[in-house]
Amino acid sequence: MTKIVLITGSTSGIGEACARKFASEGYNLILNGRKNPLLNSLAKDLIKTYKINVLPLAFDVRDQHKVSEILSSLPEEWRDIEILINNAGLVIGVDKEFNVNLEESDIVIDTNIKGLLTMTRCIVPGMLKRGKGHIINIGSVAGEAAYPGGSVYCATKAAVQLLSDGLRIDLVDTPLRVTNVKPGMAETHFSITRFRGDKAKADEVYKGLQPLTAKDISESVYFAASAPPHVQIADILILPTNQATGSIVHRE
Ligand code: NDP
Ligand code: 8X3
Repeated sequence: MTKIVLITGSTSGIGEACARKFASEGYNLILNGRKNPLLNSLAKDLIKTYKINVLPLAFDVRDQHKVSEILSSLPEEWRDIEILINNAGLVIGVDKEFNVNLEESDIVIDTNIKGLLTMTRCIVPGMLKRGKGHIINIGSVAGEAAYPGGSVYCATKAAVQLLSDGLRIDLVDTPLRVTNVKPGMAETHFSITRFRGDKAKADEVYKGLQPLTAKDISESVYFAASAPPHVQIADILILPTNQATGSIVHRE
C-alpha cells in the first residue's frame, strides 16, 4: 500500500520541497497550508508530475478545534498517516525581547510550539493503534542557543527540541520514531516574513555566503524517513558550510 505523509506549511520553502521529494519517491501526500489556491495548484502539479494522490487541507495549525475536526473526519483512504512532518513555522521581527510586539510573538509561539503539539496530539494516537509511524519536527539551529534578535524564535525552537525528545521518550516502547531536523540558514520565504515583507533586508541575510536551499533540507528529512525501521535518526543539524552556530557565520 502506498504510504501517506502529512506535511504542515507545505505552500512554501522547506514544506513544499518535502512535498516534492516525497512525491518523487511515490508517497501519497496530505498537504496543509493556509492559502487554499496555492495548496490546490501545488496538489495539481504534484499529481500530474508524479502520478500520486494528494489531499490538500487548508487550515491554520493554531486553530485547535478546526485541526481536530478536520483530522478526525479524514476520508477512510487517508487515515493511515505514516509520516507527520511538523514544518509550519515562522519568525516575525528581530526585536529585543523587552521590545517585542506581543501580538507577533503570540503568533510565533502559537504556531511553532502549540501548532506542532496540536498536530502531534491529533495524529500520533492513530499511529500508535496501527503500530507504525514517524514524526519529523522541523526545529532549527536557533533552538541550540539564543542569538541577537532571535529571543522568542530561539525559545520556540528550543521547545521543539524538548518536545521531540519528550515524545521520543514517551514512544520508547513502541515502533514509532521521532526526528528533529534542525536547519541553519536556508533561503526561503522565512527571512521575508522575519523582516515583515522587506525583501531587501531579507536578501542581506544571505549576502556573502551560500545558504542552504529548501531542497537540501528535504533530502535530510527523506534520509531520516527512509532509514530502516530499527534505525531512529533522533537529530539532524544541517548548516551551510560557512555557518557554525545560530550567530557565527563567515561572509566573503
Ligand atoms: P517559509 O516561510 O518559506 O514557509 C513557511 C510555511 O509555513 C508556509 O507554507 C506558511 O504558509 C506555513 N505556515 C505558517 N504559519 C502557518 C500556520 N499557522 N498554519 C499553517 N501553515 C503555516 O519558511 P521555511 O520553509 O523556511 O520554514 C519552514 C520551517 O522551517 C519553519 O518551522 C522554520 O522555523 C523552519 N526553519 C527555517 C529555516 C530557514 O532558514 N529558512 C532554518 C531553520 C528552521 P502561509 O503562506 O500560510 O504563511
Ligand atoms: C532559522 C535559522 O540560523 O536563521 O531557523 O536561526 S537561523
